[in-house]
Amino acid sequence: MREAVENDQIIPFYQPKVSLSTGEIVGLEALARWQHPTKGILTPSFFGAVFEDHETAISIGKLLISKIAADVRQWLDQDLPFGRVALNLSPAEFGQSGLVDGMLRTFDWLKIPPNVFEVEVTETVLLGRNSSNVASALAQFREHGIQIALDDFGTGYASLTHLKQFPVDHIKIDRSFVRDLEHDSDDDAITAAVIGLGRSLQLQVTAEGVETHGQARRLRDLGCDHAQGYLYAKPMAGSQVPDLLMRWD
Ligand code: G
Ligand code: G
Ligand code: MN
Ligand code: NA
Repeated sequence: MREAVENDQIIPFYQPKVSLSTGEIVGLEALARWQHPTKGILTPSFFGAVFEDHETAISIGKLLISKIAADVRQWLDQDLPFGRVALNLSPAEFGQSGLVDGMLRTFDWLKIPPNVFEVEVTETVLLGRNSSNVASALAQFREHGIQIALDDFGTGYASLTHLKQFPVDHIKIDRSFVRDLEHDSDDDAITAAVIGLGRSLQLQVTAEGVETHGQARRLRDLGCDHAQGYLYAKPMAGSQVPDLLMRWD
């Protein structure tokens, strides 16, 4: 794993988020992958522990952000309609001082307007020891037009308190609720409740892990705004994104 970091083998992949009402791509989520020299592309299930080691999480985070910014620069140069790009940030990254300033400097260096980005955080981030740092970082992001999404919503606890306490723009329904949506009435009820909550708090709601047309139809009928999942596209390398955006309609 240290080898992955030292040899610069952690790279961003991208998965589109689609509007359930128009079918348009509204954004991309950047997801870390390990480009292994012999095993190919590995997901965080093989290296996710790196996000738990403080130092490593911070150095990988910086590398990923600069790679993502370089990709975004290219897409801007090509006038591609990529929407917003979402970055996942770990608790450790919020522990460093100057997280927001460092990111803004990277974007500024490449002349990227910060408001093309969005930040995804899990409740673990919000529950961390330095939750006042987190709150001020989120407020700073927002001042620069960077939106905040609460990831894996419903799997942690105290979610409702967090929605009041932190400035949140989007909630993402965890894919564990979406998976059996069509067959499990509890999952359907939970999903409906989360969408209702999002709508009444004027938050945009994204469903994760959408794999079937039936799930997409149900989510749309429930008023869910956006969806992400293998039904639309699997996460892909940055080099494949222009093609995806150009052939999408
Ligand atoms: O990418 P999936 O492909 O397997 O991602 C698995 C988990 O790893 C998800 O919960 C996702 O939020 C997390 N993850 C993916 N990329 C990143 C990243 O760049 N930073 C952090 N902190 N977590 C990530
Ligand atoms: O940020 P986070 O926990 O939510 O990352 C999303 C994870 O879900 C990534 O691991 C991504 O590769 C994975 N994923 C994305 N779409 C689908 C899908 O349709 N089905 C399944 N099983 N996993 C998905
Ligand atoms: Mn995410
Ligand atoms: Na998630």
